[in-house]
Amino acid sequence: MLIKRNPNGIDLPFSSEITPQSVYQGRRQFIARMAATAAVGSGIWEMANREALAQDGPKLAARRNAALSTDEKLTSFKDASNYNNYYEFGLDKGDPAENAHTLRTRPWTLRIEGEVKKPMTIDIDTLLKLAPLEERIYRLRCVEGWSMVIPWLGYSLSHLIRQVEPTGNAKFVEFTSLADSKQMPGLRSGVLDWPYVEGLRLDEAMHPLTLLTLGMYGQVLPNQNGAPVRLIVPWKYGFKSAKSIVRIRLVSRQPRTAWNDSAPREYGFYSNVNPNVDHPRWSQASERRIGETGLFQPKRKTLMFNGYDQVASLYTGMDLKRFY
Ligand SMILES: Nc1nc2c(c(=O)[nH]1)N[C@H]1C(S)=C(S)[C@@H](COP(=O)(O)O)O[C@H]1N2
Ligand SMILES: [Mo]
Repeated sequence: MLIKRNPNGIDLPFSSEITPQSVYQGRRQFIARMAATAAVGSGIWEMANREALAQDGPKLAARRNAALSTDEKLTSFKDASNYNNYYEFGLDKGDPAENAHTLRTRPWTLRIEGEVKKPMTIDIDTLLKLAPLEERIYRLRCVEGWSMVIPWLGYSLSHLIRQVEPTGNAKFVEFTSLADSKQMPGLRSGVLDWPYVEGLRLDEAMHPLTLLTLGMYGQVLPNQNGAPVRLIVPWKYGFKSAKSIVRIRLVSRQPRTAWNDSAPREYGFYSNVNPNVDHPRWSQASERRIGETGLFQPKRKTLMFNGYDQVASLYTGMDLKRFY
């Protein structure tokens, strides 16, 4: 992939550099698939087996929340689990699928603390049962200029936040991802100041759309998608949705965030999807849907708030060019 160095010294792919599927498919998976092909030859069985190879994680039961789901065509599981941003496991889109098998997702605890009356350390199995799991089909829009449509499994983060009883001083929420160099080869790169930290305003975190995410496509999250627990904030650029979260802290002041620290002009605290506010190095007016990356596929128009208009009232009176 073509990588260009920006003035801050951070290597980031240009939005137009979409790696073709043949390149971004995980190498291990590709080899497994080739083995299956060699053993059985072509035909229907082989096609079915390819899907099985791609999607064999432990299943999770959830009921579809149709009201909060888009009816757009799903991105394939293969694309969603092989074209990833998870810099702790490497910078190329195929790196997380290839490298994240070293992530140990059990035992796993999530600490919730800060401006709360009842700080808690919650085990992942308790977290899975804290509220009924829902399936929500959300669009995910990356700041790089591509999008996917993914059936996530989880429940509104608000369920968890209510349990710890925020104090009157809680105004923002900070999310911290695991940073363990024994499990995460990408920490050697200085591309970000680890751990990966993201943040939301408390009212954004409490919005019903904000999903504490434990699975996708009917199964637990693949490691490369942020197992065992991550955030999905569908009206914001993908980088706001921190993966493999170990700590949530309610705080009185706007927290620093990893991307804002590394390139403040490019990645603001709010980072709402906004076709009218360009990234300093590229337009945000349109996007490419992963899986539709054929040579003659037209780009799609990017929608304000990624199409999630119901969040607009969170920002009334705010200049969204200034608070990007
Ligand atoms: N800890 C951590 N979380 C992360 C990232 C990362 O590099 N590290 N990348 C972000 C970016 S830029 C995007 S677009 C989404 C990608 O999620 P996906 O790979 O499940 O599609 O995860 C976000 N969460
Ligand atoms: Mo992203």
